[in-house]
Amino acid sequence: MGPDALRTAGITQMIREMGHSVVDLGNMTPDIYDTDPTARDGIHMLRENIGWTRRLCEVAEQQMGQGFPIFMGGDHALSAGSVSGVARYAVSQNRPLFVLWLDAHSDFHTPKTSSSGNLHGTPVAYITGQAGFEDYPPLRAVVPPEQVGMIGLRSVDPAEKQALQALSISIADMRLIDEFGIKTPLVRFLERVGAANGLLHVSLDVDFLDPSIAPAVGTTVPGGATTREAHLVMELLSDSGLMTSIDLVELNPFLDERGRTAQLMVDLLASGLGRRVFDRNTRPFM
Ligand code: 4U7
Ligand code: MN
Ligand code: MN
Ligand code: MN
Repeated sequence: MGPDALRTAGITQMIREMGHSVVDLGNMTPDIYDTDPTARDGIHMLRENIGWTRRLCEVAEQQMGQGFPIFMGGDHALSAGSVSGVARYAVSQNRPLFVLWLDAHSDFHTPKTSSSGNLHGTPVAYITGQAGFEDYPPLRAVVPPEQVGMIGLRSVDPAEKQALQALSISIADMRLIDEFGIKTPLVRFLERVGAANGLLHVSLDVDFLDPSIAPAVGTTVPGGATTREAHLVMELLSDSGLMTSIDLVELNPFLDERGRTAQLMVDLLASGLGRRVFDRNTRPFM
């Protein structure tokens, strides 16, 4: 129901008002997957997730050639499909894909390490080619860990931490953001994307935001990004001109308060597409 809440909050109209044309492909359905998975018991909806991953991967690859895809969710597990498809497209263009993960969590479990069995905690491990996804569609294009940046982290499980520490994923946890501001790690990451002539996929999990401003998510963690920090991230992304696709995920409208979280997600996307209070050159103070 997340995508419908974003539609109700006016996502399509907003994009049109920003001067773009929009094609809403509607709510998708997963591929059928009826093989017996080999993964251990206790992983929730593994077959459904495999079916979704396959379908989303195809659609994402195809849609990358058509414009700027916006993947609305729904569970963050969808990024296993969206990002793997975007990665295939990047290979076809001979360009590296960078992924910016805006989230309270690192989503770096595998079906083998997850203690909750919830696959929304696993997509980054899948797209970077970690072992443990043998039942999943084989990756045609892996995203190298050096091309992943995570901003907003404040809930990382021990198994994820151990796996992450062995890799060169760029991580800005909330403490780093408190000390240096959110602009510093973001700009550094964007400089690398620009220098490599990369494509940039952004994955925005509602719980990146502080629960006081974005209650509509099942996995709230206190101490998240403020309204202004989040807008600044999206504004800088838009200034950079580097972002080529985005996921808007984890919105659960049942937990919302008068649609405020859905509205905030739409407003953040507007900033990411270039909405400003004033243009830079009309700000004489700076
Ligand atoms: B989300 C968790 F245990 N790590 O694996 C898990 F803390 O997409 C949370 O970022 C995962 O919201 C959160 O279940 C996934 C938990
Ligand atoms: Mn989820
Ligand atoms: Mn999260
Ligand atoms: Mn997530």
